[in-house]
Amino acid sequence: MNKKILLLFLIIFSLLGCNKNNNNGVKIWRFAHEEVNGSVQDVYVKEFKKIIEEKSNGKIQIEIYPVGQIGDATQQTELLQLGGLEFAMVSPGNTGTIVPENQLFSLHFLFLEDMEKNKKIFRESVALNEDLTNKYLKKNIMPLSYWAEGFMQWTSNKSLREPKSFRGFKMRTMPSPMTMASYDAYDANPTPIPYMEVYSSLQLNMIDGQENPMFAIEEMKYAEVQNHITLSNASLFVTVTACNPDFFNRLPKEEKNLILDTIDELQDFAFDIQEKLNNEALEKILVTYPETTVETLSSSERQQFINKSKTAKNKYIEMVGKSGAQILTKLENEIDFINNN
Ligand code: 6CS
Repeated sequence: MNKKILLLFLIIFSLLGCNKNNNNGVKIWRFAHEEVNGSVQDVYVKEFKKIIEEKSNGKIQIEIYPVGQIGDATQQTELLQLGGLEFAMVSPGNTGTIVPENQLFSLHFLFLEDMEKNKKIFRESVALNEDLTNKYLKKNIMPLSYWAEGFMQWTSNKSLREPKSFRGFKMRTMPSPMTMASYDAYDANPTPIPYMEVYSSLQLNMIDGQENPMFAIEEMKYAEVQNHITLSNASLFVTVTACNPDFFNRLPKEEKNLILDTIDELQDFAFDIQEKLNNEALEKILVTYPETTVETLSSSERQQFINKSKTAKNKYIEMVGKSGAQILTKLENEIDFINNN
């Protein structure tokens, strides 16, 4: 869509007003996510809708917009900031230019391979839930929770077991500069492409590979055009459930509590659903595309990637300065603490 038309569309959409009421006095809250029907975000948002509508006895209704319906992920975030959406999924991989500090999520080997411990980190981290949240609030985005949709796995048409196999490899990434820098560290050629164009770009050999959680590899049919999957567990696909702060601050106390309680209830649900969909996805891929080679990095191969990825961390510090670096150090300490206790 032409940029000017899109901007006009966004302004009109936002002027339609926050916290819309329909004719029966029912409140409508709009919630955009970044994925297709049946995805992890879609299941999460539908559960949010179910709980809110039930608990409000139908006085609040949630309208869901999957990706593409009102623009791409970055445009949806802009709309949330303007107040044209009450809620949106705002993944750091799509919003690193809006909240640069959130790019710590693109660092490889920051989180643990134990998802139960990662879940605890997301719930308890002060670095995330207070310090990083304050950075989002400055951009008129209110994070309600940070969570993960699974480990990012690599797809390709060749083996990717060592950093040197990435030399010159055209790796599709999400648009955050730090996501690209993480692959620069392996001497790859990172190429940002919108989510809905990844399949055709792989098919046309415009890119050599991409990273995503297993559920996305399956539902976006990447295995149709890629015959290798490398289980690297190098990073997590992190997302943020967010709302517009002006909308939230204007709500009566009971509606604020309804939202906060629902988000709290959904935190475990989110991790359960990602685990289920990711496990089922690998099984489905192997049934539908039995020629797929699935490789897991050995610990010495993993160590080579860990060593190489250190330069990317310096890049993050260069990009975000002192306050961003402090958030990262605090988070690293929290991760160590949870890992060792
Ligand atoms: O790769 C992407 O761009 C997308 N991947 C997922 C799993 N969710 C949304 C995101 O935009």
